[in-house]
Amino acid sequence: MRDPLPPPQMLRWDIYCKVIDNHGDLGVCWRLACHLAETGQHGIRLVIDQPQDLGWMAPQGHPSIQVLRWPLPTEPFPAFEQNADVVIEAFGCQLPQSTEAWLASPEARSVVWINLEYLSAETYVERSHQLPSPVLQGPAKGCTKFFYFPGFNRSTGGLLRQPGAPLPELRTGPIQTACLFCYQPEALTEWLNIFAELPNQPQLNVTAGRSRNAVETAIQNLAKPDQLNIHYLPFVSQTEFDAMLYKSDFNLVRGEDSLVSALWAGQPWVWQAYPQHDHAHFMKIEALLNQLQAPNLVRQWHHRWNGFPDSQALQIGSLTGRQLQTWRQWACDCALNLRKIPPLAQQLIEFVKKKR
Ligand code: TRH
Repeated sequence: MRDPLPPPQMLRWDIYCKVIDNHGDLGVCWRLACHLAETGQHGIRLVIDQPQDLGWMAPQGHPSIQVLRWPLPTEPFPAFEQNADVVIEAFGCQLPQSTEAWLASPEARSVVWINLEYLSAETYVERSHQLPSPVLQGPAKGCTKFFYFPGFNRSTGGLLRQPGAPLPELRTGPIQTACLFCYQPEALTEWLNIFAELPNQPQLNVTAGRSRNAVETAIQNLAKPDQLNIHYLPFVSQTEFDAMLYKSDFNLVRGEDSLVSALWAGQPWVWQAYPQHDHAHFMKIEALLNQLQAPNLVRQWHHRWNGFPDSQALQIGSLTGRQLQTWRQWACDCALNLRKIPPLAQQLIEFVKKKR
């Protein structure tokens, strides 16, 4: 049970999240809840349809975060006490009817309702960030919610960054460990072949679930599978996941949340965007590469890894010697430059205070 009246400057936050597919939405919401707590907020509730997934993502929980199960349609309203100052509807998850009805009540007049959107470097983000959106139907008809977009520059809400996150380090020498978190990239066999050719047999940490399945399939077509030093991981906590990316010398990540973790780790990374049938993800990737002024070798790797029609074969040279150092320097500079933008949790708190 949280304080009915928080101390001044403290807000009570309710974050609503549905696990649609994969774990990115939950990953972002849990991370945001933790960062709000670590930025000094303390009445934070996460309302989620699959709380069991936090069993592996956040087994330690958080003393300032209460996890509530999403109310079932058959449950009597309200399923829990509605007393937030801020309601975050993550990724258009459509709030429970009872919450919408409460938002429309006089008691909730000063509540700020935020629709937190997906991370993208595309230009629509700057145009749409913080725009009000009148609710035209349903129990909350007549209310207003605000679009809130994370992003890569000062015209956006910024990126999720843990208060006190360590600085990236510029490394030298050969790649010793790599981490693989992916969907089913076409170029996986090609990449595993390249990895197997690297001198000193670096360790490849393969994450659980789809990445492992993809590797087990791809490995059947490998020329020299015995040369791979693969370590299959179980599902690990988000804290361990982030720490692994920091330690690793080369990170292949997927989805928006692990992209951000790889960015802060500041080691060479390749991002696989969630593949969409209309190829909208190609534009997403281009926008990211342009925003971060990626060098050519990084662009080529992204095109190949994401199956762009014009893509060229991956080059082993990019993972060794001078080219590897260029990639390292760029990844490290990206992290340092992005740290100049205030983090998402801090920006959100300031935005909400202005709107109340
Ligand atoms: O799981 P994802 O592929 O999620 C994606 C994106 O959110 C995308 O926007 C969405 O459209 C698509 O799903 C359907 O990748 P993402 O975003 O990197 O989230 C994974 C989360 O899981 C991240 O918080 C890290 C966490 N994780 C762990 O904590 N431990 C693990 O062992 C693994 C493999 C992941």
